[in-house]
Amino acid sequence: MSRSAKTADASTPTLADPIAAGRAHQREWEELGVEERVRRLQPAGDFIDEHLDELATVIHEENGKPRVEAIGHELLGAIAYVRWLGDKATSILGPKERPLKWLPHRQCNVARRPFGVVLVISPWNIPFLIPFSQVLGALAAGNAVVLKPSEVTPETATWVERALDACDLPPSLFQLVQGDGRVGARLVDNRPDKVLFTGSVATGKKVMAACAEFPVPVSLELGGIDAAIVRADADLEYAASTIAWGATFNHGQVCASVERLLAHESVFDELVERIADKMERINPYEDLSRVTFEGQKKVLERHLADAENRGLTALAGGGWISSDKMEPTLLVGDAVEGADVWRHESFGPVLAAMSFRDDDHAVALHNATDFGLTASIFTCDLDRGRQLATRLKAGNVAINDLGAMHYSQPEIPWGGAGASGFGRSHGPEGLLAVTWPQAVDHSRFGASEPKRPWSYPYDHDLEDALAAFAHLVAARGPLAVAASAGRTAVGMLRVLTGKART
Ligand code: TXE
Repeated sequence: MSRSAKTADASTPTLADPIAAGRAHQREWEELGVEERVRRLQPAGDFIDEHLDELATVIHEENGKPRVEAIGHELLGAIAYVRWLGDKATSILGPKERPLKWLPHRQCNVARRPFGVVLVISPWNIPFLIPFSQVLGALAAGNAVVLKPSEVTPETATWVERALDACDLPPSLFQLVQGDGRVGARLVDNRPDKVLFTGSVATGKKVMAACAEFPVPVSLELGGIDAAIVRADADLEYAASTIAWGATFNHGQVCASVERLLAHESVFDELVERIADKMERINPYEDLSRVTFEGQKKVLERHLADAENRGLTALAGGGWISSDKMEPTLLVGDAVEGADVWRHESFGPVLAAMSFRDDDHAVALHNATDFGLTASIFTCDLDRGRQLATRLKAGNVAINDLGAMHYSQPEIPWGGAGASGFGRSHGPEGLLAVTWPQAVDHSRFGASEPKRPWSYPYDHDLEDALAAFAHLVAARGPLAVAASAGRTAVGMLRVLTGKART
């Protein structure tokens, strides 16, 4: 059973060291093997399934997102992730033989070893699925885990702990430590073996700097100013409804929210008109979340003021429905490219739009920001869409859908480029990210080992044989290989018979 540390805060003079406590049973957990570990984690999926309604209520009440989003964007993905671990983790993490081309008599196995104690620091916008899936992945890989959730959504985090309490885990293998950034900083200073951070760029930099002290490896998922690119051949009605939704769900408080629209100049006017119409039709009371984190409202007010000062036009929205709910807003104008809404993450139901001349121009506009998390391409030409995707600085790209949808698919690695951070969660890459490879080799013919012909004493025979071997390794084509192989064999034989005499 996991045990959560008491709710800590920075004033706690002696924050019990959960990182050290996590180490106590980590080796025992690792030695169970991946198959037994993921078997023991399956009840967490059952727990979510059995408590779906209560969990949807908790997430809705604490984060603000509609229950449909709580279930569709978080809980579904959480259950799918646990079950995916049960199906795939063993094949991904199990030891694999690595044939050695030039030492065929030796068998080499590469296994994935857990880091030890992983510290997960998570945000408030996807308060269940982000911590849950990162915790589960780290546990499946054999780590102990300490979770420090956002102080904005502490209640939801207790349900992550309850889901894990349904699993048969060694004591202190999973620990929940509530508290604000100061507690997070204290935990980083307690020297975990790996840190998984999701949050703002500013805080991500602080965490990375603190990790550099030791150094402790860190994965950063820092958000984005994600774009939808609509080519001239796109289905505009489909694109407009998908983008209006992708820009506003969870009140736009999603790292992969569509914050920028790039539309081909030939369809720009019709598309923005369609999107504006759909934004105006969103039911703000039933379907639109709210500002979850008070600080976000200041960001949104700042971005709207900047847009007004630059003379941008709000084709939809541009104001506030209530003190914590913004109108879904679509901004256009010649000055968009220099505006805050284009250059910085708004993290609200705000979409800024620009037109482009051709694919090259779309790529240039898309890649001109520091971020690179997700992108969405709308086109009827899948070949062109795939070709365009390869040119975008974005870790997750969907064609005729939202890049954000990748997050709820357990098979897909999630993460970005540039200021969006580095490291991956989910997919095989997410499991490899919480482990390190260990190569172990030995003779295929038992424990006795022949004398090493290439060790001391060195002599010209050995030098000649190794040079011949180097030529063999370099040789290209059957004739060159055959000639080099002969010379190498003669050289090695001379060395072996010579060594045998010493
Ligand atoms: O993030 P923070 P906040 C963006 C979004 C939002 C902004 C701030 O634009 O407006 O970040 O949100 C912990 N050492 N995103 O304040 O500060 C903190 O307690 C260790 C995008 O939530 O990054 C919380 O658990 N930990 C992002 C977590 O870090 C520290 C999602 C995130 O807090 C710490 C959320 C420190 N020094 C916000 N300071 C995304 N990628 O989706 C804070 N924390």
